[in-house]
Amino acid sequence: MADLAAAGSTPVDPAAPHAADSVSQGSAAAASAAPGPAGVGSPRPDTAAPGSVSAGSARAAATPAAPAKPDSAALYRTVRLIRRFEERAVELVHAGHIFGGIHPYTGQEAIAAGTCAALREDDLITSTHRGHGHVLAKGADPARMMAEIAGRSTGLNSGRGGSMHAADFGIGILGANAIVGAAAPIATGAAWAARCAGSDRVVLTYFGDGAVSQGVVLETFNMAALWRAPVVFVCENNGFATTTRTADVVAGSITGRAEAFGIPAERVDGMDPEEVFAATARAVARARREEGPTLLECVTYRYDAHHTWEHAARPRYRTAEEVQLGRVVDPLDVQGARIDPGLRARIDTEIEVLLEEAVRFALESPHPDPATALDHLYADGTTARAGAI
Ligand SMILES: Cc1ncc(C[n+]2csc(CCOP(=O)(O)OP(=O)(O)O)c2C)c(N)n1
Ligand SMILES: [Mg+2]
Repeated sequence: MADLAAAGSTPVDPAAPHAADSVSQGSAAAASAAPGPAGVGSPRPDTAAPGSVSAGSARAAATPAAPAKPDSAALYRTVRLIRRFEERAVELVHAGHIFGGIHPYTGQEAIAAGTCAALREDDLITSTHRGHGHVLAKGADPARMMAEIAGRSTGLNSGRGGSMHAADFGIGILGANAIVGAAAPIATGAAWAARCAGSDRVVLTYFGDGAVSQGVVLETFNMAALWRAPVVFVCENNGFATTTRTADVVAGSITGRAEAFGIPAERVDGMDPEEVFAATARAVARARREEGPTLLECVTYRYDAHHTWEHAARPRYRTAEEVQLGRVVDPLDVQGARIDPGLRARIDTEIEVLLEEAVRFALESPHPDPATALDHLYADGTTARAGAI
């Protein structure tokens, strides 16, 4: 993580409008300032009545009950930004500017927009292989994100993280993660560390339906519940893990998994940004009141491929008709219908301009110097073992 932050703070062209000025390790440093084992175990749910506030009660009592409802236009703008960012990124993959492909988030935008609208800037997130939307909704600069995916030195992490590992500690993005289920324990550790450091920060973590039978996620539920960690688990149930249908591999229910550990869980319409916001606001308020974790199962549909590799390989796991049906409800239209059509058109134009600039910035930026390939691989002050390289 420190390596990513270091990469993120690598100087970019200061004349460029997207030069990093806010990337710092401040939030992460505070979040990782965990105490030793003595701090672990207090407060526990079995030592404090549900709903009561134990450690840091003054801090929790002073916290507003729930985040303020965001402006409908602002939510629409975030959905539109993510949609068009992904479409432009897919174009860059096909044009050969983004190596290795991406996992498009198209169709799922309401979840990123609605959840992040309920967070403060100093709250933290951890994300997945399908994480562009989360990172953008949390406030990352689209141009530096596009440059990151394109592997350019001006990217959020100097082009070293790429599509599946973008991080921006300065605005609470602890990192996307390519390992299915692996972001949940990181989020829970960060949440516990934040609590121990005396902060009322909340950590929100995303994972897919494919992660819900991973042992590490269930172990994380156990710890998070036991320690009442201020974490919000957001499962993006898009119906598939790669080409496998959720219904074929998930026994019982997703909410039932959390409930087994005493974690309140809610099924949410993941195509409606305002529904997602409302559910997240409740979960965030609970976490900030030190009442512990919540699971939100946001039901959604992935419009595009699991990965852009599919555009060429065309695996047959769902029909065109099914995709067509899945696209009938579109988060863009759900949210777009809530604002004035003229305003909607102006936002659309503004996003086009912004993304044109993001693509230009990314493509005009250099790739990292090969001579720096080993930078950030070792903790400061350590060097590679002789003969290892
Ligand atoms: C531990 C682990 N196992 C397998 C993979 C390969 N893999 C990458 S994405 C994916 C499917 C994930 O599905 P889901 O969690 O539902 O997320 P979605 O892709 O639908 O957003 C798999 C199996 C991985 N990255 N990590
Ligand atoms: Mg899935």
